Amino acid sequence: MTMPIDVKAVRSGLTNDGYIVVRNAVPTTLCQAVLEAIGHELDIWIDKPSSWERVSHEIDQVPLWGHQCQWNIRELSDLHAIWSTVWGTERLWVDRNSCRFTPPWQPGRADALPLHWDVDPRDREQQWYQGLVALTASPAGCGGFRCAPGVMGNRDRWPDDWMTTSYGTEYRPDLVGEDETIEVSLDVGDLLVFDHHLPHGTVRNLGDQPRAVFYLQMFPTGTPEEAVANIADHNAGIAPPWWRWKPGHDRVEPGPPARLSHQGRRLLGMEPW
Ligand SMILES: O=C(O)CCC(=O)C(=O)O
Repeated sequence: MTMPIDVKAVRSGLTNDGYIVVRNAVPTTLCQAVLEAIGHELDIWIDKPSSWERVSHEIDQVPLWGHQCQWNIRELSDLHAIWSTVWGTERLWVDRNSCRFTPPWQPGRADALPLHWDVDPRDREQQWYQGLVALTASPAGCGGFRCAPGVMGNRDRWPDDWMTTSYGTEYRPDLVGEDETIEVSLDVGDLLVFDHHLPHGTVRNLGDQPRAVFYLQMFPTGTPEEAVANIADHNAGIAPPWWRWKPGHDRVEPGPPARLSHQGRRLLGMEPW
């Protein structure tokens, strides 16, 4: 462990603001490797604007989850130390989530994600922390993360019912003014962790460069049955079942599964903590 962690700042940031940013949590070279893998596997390149046209609403979420370069990031001990502070336990698994690549906005290209929750904030049984690693810099106005901290713990502002869509329930806060949202600028390698009660989304990318992130969250270990399923999916190169409805996420990733370190095997549930 090389990165000092201010435990109080982590706790108070998550409680008061709903999110924390850990600067330089991931070396730039490892972030660059994920961008290159997105290029080689999906032919979407940061420095090749003609390839951005492939990115639309549909493949805005890049179907790449099991690549070695993603595991090289998941296995970083610094990241595990941060997530252990968030959860108060080191016995964690990591999700096998994918990336997002948002080119500069034009009609027909992916737009901002509206403010939403991914989990019903009123469900008292649930507590999640979500996270992402910035693969590119996202200064203000360039497609980055935005949120409404004032609505986070404010149950009076949570709707009584939700909209249902073809793929599930959309948890959207109604009537949150622009002046209630803030945008969080990130640099390459920064880790953002947020409480699932925080309404969040993105801003439209009005810059001239794509914005890319790698979604990464750790969470307390699950059941032996869940471990068996995770390992089987990892070995088969397939996405977690709850992501397979997303365009491109029904594919089988080419090549053998990523080789996991001891830490990686614990994070997948192959070995106990
Ligand atoms: O990419 C982002 O910054 C936000 C992603 C998001 O809305 C989500 O993970 O639910």
